[in-house]
Amino acid sequence: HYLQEINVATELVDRHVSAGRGDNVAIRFEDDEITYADLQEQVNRLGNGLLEHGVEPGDRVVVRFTNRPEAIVACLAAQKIGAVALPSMKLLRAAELVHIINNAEASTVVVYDDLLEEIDLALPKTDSVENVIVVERNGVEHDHTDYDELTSAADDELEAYQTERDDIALMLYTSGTTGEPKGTVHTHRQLLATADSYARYCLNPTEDDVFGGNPPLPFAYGYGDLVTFPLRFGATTSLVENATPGDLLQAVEDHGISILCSIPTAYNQILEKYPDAPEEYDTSSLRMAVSAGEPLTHSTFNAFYDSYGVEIYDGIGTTEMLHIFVSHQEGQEIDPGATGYPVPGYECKVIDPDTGEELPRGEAGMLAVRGPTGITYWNRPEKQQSATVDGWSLPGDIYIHRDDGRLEYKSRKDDLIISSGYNIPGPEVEAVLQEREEVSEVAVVGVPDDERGQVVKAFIIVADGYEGSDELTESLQNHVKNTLAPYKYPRRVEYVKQLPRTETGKIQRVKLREREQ
Ligand code: 3SK
Repeated sequence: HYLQEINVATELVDRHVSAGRGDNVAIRFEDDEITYADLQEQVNRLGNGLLEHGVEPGDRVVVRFTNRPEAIVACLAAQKIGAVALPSMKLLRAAELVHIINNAEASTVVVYDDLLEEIDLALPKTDSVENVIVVERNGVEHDHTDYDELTSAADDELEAYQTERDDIALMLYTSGTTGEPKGTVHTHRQLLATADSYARYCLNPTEDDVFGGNPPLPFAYGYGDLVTFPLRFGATTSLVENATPGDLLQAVEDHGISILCSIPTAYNQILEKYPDAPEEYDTSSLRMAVSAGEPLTHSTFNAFYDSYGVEIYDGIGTTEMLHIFVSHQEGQEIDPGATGYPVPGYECKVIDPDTGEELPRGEAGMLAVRGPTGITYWNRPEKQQSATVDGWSLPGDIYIHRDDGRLEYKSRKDDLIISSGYNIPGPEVEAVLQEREEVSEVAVVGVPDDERGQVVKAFIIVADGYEGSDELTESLQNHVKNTLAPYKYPRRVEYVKQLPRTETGKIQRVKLREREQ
């Protein structure tokens, strides 16, 4: 339960300073340490600067950064004055930025100078933007407002705007793995609720924890793991820019990361590069790892535990739901074959997609979820209608609700392959192929076939030291036939150099399917 008047920036920063925790380290970045008192000052200065530039409560403020401290300062400053932070992925190009700025009618952009170019290309096709504030990094010439000049001239005291708990604090655009970007909105209450439900119960953080990892901050997963959760608990966030496996392990050592947050591809890359915990990095500070974005396979879970001695807590979340709503909780026995239980505060059921009726335990169907966060699109009534039913949100995943209460992932609704009348979840086949050391990355989709309607096709990147060949194909096919029901084996296999991925690392199976039409 939250007070009617609540402001997320005050809760995440000012509350700690008032409670005497101002000297605790809030952010570690490279060799810098930013305490809660420093963070409060930086937020206040930028907040005052935004007010002087006419930014008003409810205005949308685009924040375009890599994972660096100013990104957190800019989001919190916008929220503190009652505006809405709209973090944007660094790889977005001008056309996508035009769509987002126009759709959100953003009044302000705060941007790193090396990400300014696409903003400058976008601006002539937008008419809502009144301020562009640029943080200097690479000495890029521009005629916008300079962040350092603005903040050094601004007052370091700022009273938070009295936002209501259901006012919008954050907007995130998602194109998911398909379609044009859609705005999702999240309130001050919902941001805090993700910390007070998922983080509190599943990760059990204390002030001594250091959250770290490589999800980008504009990805809901990264925003929760690296902004809301650490700051909610007076803990520390460790930021790493453009993290390679070595950079991540270095940050674990340098910043003492205790809760490592990443995605399955990155865990696999760490394991591929450093199959045994390397002696050159001290990873003894780790107490748990978290994974989301794609389902985590059994083999990755086991290999990471064997090498690094910590369990990876898998979870399912979406940008629309803001964070994870199914996971195991710290202390529960993890069954790596399942995503976990509904996070405390959330209810889940598996329904028949045609009738909406709840299915008996053990049957695969559409996941429906209800709790302190839910799907709300910005100005997309038709999408809103198809994504929610009677207060339940439909994230679009096929799940089984098991007798033991755990939820077991099958596939995305669109990744279910129907071949000769059999339902084949593509990710299930991927997980089995991934068990083989010859396979570095894999994506499985259904492709059209005259006889069977669709057949299973695997796109495979082979691991270093191996080559795709007919023998390898046959051996992989046999491995699937011997592990799963034989009709699930990939009748077609193509060896590729790259898989199409979103900026958050999700495989864009839709692009592979399109190629095969
Ligand atoms: O999109 C996802 O996979 C996700 C997972 C966890 C939390 C948030 C998000 C967006």
